[in-house]
Amino acid sequence: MRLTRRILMAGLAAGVLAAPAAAQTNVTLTHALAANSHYGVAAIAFKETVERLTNGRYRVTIQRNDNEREAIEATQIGTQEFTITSTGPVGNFVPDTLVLDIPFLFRDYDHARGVLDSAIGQDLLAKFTPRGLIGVAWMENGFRNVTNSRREVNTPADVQGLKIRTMENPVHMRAFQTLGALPTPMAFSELVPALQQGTVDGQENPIPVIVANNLNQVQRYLSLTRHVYSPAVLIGNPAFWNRLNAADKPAFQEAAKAAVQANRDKVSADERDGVALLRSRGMTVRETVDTAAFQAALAPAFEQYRRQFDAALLQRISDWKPGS
Ligand code: EAX
Repeated sequence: MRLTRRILMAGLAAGVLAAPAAAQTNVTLTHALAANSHYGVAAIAFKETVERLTNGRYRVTIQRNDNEREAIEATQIGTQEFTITSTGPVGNFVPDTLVLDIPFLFRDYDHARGVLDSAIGQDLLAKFTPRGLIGVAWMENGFRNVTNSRREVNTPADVQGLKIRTMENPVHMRAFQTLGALPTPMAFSELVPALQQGTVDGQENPIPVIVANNLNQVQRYLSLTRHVYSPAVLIGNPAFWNRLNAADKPAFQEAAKAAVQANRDKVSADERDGVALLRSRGMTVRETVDTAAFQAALAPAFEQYRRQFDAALLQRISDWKPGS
């Protein structure tokens, strides 16, 4: 008895008995931010739910990769199973999602979340499949705001001539070009060095990203332009997803729901507390900007989007009301 016990303890210490009789499948999930960010808490909720509901038959490893395009490619190829990414580079894989990246399309968080949870959002997730990806669930990044190192931004004239890093997203680039800024697309992984070296003057991101990535260390001015809602999406590898059996798939779907909830709760909390936090870290924050002037200055871009995208879909998105 005692000997058995000693062997057991030694075995546990060495980790050899930790391997269960049934095979354990390792799954990798990546995202571009810190563990305590709105992506980080979502990834942890996903991991905990998958591992709990499958009794540990699946183990989820969370890794950080600040290059979202690479993470999507790796998910497509299958060197990783899942990624949480902003829609920044997603339109280059699934062009239908670009409609969500149009500036001033969503009025507020209820509008954006409502549309993404509706048939409109579900239809867009289905468009990932023919592109070799699984759109598992819409998550979010938040409404984006301009920061820069040169001046307070209140009107479109203030961004004229500023070199602004944008995501690798043609809809966003067109918007900043139309405003007279110099849009410079690059991966998120290149952003901080580019700001440090002065390659660009500014960038734009939601409060949760500015907070999580300490962008206050490289940017002085923040203006709450809220010029565009930035969705995020949980993407899966098709071969992995389609292999999940009828017992396991619901566990992953539950996990995705838990991730969405954790993600949105954290975005809401950051929106509530983030501005005060960024001020305390030394940022100069302008809370009200001339939104109408920005919308007016974007008129030529809106014209182009209307030509590019399905007018009926745009209308359905704008008209969405709670309960519809
Ligand atoms: O997804 O590239 C960006 O600015 C994104 O907002 C960031 O990676 C979080």
